[in-house]
Amino acid sequence: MKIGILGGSFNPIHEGHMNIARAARDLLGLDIIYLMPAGEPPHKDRDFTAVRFMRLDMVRLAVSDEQGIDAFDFEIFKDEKCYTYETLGELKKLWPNDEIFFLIGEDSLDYFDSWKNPKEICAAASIAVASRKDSSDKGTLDEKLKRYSAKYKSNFIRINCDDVPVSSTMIREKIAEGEESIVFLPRTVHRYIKEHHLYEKDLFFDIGDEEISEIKRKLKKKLKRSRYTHTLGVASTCEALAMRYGYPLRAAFTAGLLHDCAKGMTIDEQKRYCREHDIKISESEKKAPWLLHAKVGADLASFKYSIDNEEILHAIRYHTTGCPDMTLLDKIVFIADYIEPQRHKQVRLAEVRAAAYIDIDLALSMILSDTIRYLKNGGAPIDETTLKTCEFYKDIKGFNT
Ligand code: DGI
Ligand code: FE
Ligand code: FE
Repeated sequence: MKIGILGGSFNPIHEGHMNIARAARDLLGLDIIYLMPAGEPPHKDRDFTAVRFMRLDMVRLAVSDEQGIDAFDFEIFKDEKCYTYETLGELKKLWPNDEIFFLIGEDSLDYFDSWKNPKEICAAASIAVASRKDSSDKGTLDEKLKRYSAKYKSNFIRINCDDVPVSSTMIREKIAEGEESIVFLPRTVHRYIKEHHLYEKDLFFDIGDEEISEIKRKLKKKLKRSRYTHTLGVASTCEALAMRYGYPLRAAFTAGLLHDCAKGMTIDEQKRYCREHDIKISESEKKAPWLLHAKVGADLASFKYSIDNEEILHAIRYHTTGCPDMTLLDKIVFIADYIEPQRHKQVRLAEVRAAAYIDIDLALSMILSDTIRYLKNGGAPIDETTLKTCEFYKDIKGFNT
């Protein structure tokens, strides 16, 4: 097999990386090219950087629809700096009969002599140098490649790539500045960055201890004792899921705390609140008025609990029915509501609890299908938003099994 290796921090991965990978795959006829994110040296500045798990997640997302390109976690869990000669040496041992191509950029080539043990690098792999197609001094590059090939008795090959004017630093800076549209970032990766609030400077929902205590105090007064206990269970489960999936913890906790805040009102009070605040009551909410507390809750959270974070309000708004294409926080609150420690009646509860920490979408689709079945058995009307949510997630394994 011909195997390519492209290392980097991939913080985050972008179209420039993908472009090099595709060019190497096609021009060198590689069977597979591995994108290999670097580990995390302990002293590294952790600000504005994504933890290694997330860098790996993003690489996996970027390659998921690509033929012959894959993520490779060979270095990422190491805490020490990995020298290329060591990694390639190990890989050569792993794949003694395969031909390895190590990819580097044109600018790295100039420092190649000063890399640690370049001879060992060359003994393990051929070096493929990604060069810009429009680079003017191709002649010089070819000269260099020839010189290096002779010096290290190895194969230094040029691969011509289109220039993609982007860098990870540029992307991080743009996101920190709050820019919405980022070019040359794979769509799925961009979505992941937004969902997890990576690289954002202004973590606007860093809600303080004081505010959280104040919310708790109010809720304790408004809610029945058992509802308040449920609320605390949902909040801490939200926090645990946020740890698992990489979401700002305070925001998740707050969303959990407030998800049922409208349950302090009777159904009649909720209906009146809707009339007074121009909140439309849908046909299915007329038939199943207990659904209203989600909408009313989002409104109360905003006006009575001073939450101005749209993501938190959205998660409260849809915590009962779900909605198509839920955000990460939507899913966290929806699932936490179902699995918090006080719950005990649902049929597959233990399974859903386990699934929640393994695969969030699996847990979501299990809950959706179990809820639908439960409602159908009880002859309850099913809300149109619930139906749309099911339609959106029905192809995920776990649904209706
Ligand atoms: O407020 P909680 O009791 O903590 O939980 P919740 O907001 O998820 O409400 C759960 C109830 O809502 C439960 O009895 C199932 C019901 N429900 C969920 N989706 C629908 C629904 N009821 C109807 N009629 N239609 C739905 O689509
Ligand atoms: Fe609820
Ligand atoms: Fe609830």
